Amino acid sequence: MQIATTHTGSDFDALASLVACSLLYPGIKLVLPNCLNQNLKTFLSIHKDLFGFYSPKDIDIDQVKSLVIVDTSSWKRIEGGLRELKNKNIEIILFDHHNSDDITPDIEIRKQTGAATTIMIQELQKKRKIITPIQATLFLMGIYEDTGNLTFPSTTAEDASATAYLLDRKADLGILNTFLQHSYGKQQKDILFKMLETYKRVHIENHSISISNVEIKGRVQNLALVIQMYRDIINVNAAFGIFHDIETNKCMIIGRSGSESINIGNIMNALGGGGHPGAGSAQLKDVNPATIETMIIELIKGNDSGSVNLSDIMSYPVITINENTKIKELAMLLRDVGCTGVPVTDKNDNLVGVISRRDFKKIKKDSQMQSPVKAFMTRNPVSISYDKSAMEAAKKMIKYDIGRIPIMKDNKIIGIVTRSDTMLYFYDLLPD
Ligand SMILES: [Mn+2]
Repeated sequence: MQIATTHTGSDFDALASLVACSLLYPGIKLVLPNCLNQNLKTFLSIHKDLFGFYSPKDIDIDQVKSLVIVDTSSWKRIEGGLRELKNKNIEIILFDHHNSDDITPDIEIRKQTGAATTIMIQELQKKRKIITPIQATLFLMGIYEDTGNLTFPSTTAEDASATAYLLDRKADLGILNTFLQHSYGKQQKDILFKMLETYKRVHIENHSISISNVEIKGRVQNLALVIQMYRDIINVNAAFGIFHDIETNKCMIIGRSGSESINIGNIMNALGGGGHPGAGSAQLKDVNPATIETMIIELIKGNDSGSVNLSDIMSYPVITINENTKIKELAMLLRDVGCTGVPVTDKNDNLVGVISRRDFKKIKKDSQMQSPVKAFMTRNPVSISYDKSAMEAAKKMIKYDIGRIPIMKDNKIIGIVTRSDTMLYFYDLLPD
């Protein structure tokens, strides 16, 4: 007997991947975990009969010769009795988009796509399997849910291709919207409000982070959506919720990140859970929430060590001009070096202003060409510390509408970052 299963707490990506197995492996029994997320329960209350699922207790595990696992690589996410298959000498086939874990398959198809369903669609395409509109709809729900409608940072071009393919196979967006509608019940709203009331923001390296600590009673659905909304509202690079169930003394930790250099999946892995760069969760028992908070902060610090500082992308040496230099000389300098503005320094090399071609508009009379630069420069210039990120420089450029920012270390200018420096960085055009 061949069976297929997926992770407990199944979502649409898990369900869609599981259903795809029935097309790839005719005769296979699909075993759906008992524990499902709320959206899925609603969907299955109407569609269950279509798929003929088995429950883990229906399966005589001694009869299983081959096991297909989708959307997880870890035994602890396989439900109860089926986990015993770990120690049996059977064939295991794995399709997953998470990092590898303790399931050691005979055949493995692993890709870093936003949704596991995408991998399944690629297989179905390769084998020229026919997909019905209902199947296409379910598959698309899998992709949309795991990629946040193709908006999460983990989304790949392959997810978008699979989406196009499914729309071509008549996936129904109306049905999809009905079932993917996120249910914010009273419980979720109460938690969100509590988090907003007590929220605090910390800065770690170049990132703004919020870690929120909330007491809950019993299992609460859709906490990941609460965290998503929380992050959107308070606008931080990464948000974490530590949900402490006081009855069982378990902590559910959920994280969401919008920054490439904070990899939630890695952080959650370190806490014994898992996920993707953009989203993930972990569960810890009998650990003090304050301790978990400290662990997360330490993990982010470690996580960030490879990120690029401005000092790596800045231009130097910097051409500066003394505040007492005449405007006439400045004009010649700008023409010779072909730039539109320069930082202005005093006799001690301290940054006192910037002057650019724009400031020349203030010059009305020829005689003013003999005036010192300091008469026309812009004072209180915007500068940035060398250990900030390119993103932070870009934000300042947008905020102050400037094209260059002097980079400071110990109150001295050590370089300058321009729009093109930051663009080059963001478009990954740096030599190495
Ligand atoms: Mn998934």
